[in-house]
Amino acid sequence: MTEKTIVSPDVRRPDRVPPGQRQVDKMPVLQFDQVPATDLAKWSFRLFGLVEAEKKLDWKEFNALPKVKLLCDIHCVTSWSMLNTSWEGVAASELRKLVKPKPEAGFALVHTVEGYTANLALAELFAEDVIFATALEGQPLPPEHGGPLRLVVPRLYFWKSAKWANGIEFIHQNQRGYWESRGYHIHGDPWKEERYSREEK
Ligand SMILES: Nc1nc2c(c(=O)[nH]1)N[C@H]1C(S)=C(S)[C@@H](COP(=O)(O)O)O[C@H]1N2
Ligand SMILES: [Mo]
Repeated sequence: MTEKTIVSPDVRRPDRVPPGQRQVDKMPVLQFDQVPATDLAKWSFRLFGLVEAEKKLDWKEFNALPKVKLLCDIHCVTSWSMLNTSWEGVAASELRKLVKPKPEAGFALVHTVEGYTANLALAELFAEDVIFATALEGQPLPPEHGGPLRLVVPRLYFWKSAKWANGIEFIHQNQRGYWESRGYHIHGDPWKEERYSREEK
């Protein structure tokens, strides 16, 4: 099966390192808690909230969805950026096809196994370069980087890229996730240096 490769638009920028960032060549491991253990036999992913009918997928069903490759740069708010990371997984837009969001749904909270959440506008969650990744650099996604499944949102600071993702909740109004409730910006565009909530306009 030949998979489509998505190149995040930021990869085409002449200057790829956003203001206040420096480049690293190894991806650090960062999370607020321990790396959760996963039993794939019990794993599930849920699309719920403001949708006509909720949808739940097990690991086999999730992996039967079409896969894509993604080439992108990542930018952590703690100031490291890593260029040319390659991922593989299911496009968020592919998951979007499995449910019918209600007209009042405008945002999402991506949920994870250990309780971390990240909020996104639906248009940004379902942008063409956003995927739920099962592999990194050609290898199954390591648990410390969010395996078996993590969100990758290339155009926002890396805290939005929730590790150990297990669901998308469709919501009406924007609602702060884990870091967004603890001082980080509600949006998080690295090119606008939307780092902290005190900088929100
Ligand atoms: N579930 C979960 N996802 C998470 C986090 C977390 O604590 N829990 N931390 C976020 C933050 S702050 C960063 S910078 C990246 C780090 O990803 P990495 O460990 O793969 O570099 O994961 C993000 N996703
Ligand atoms: Mo972070």
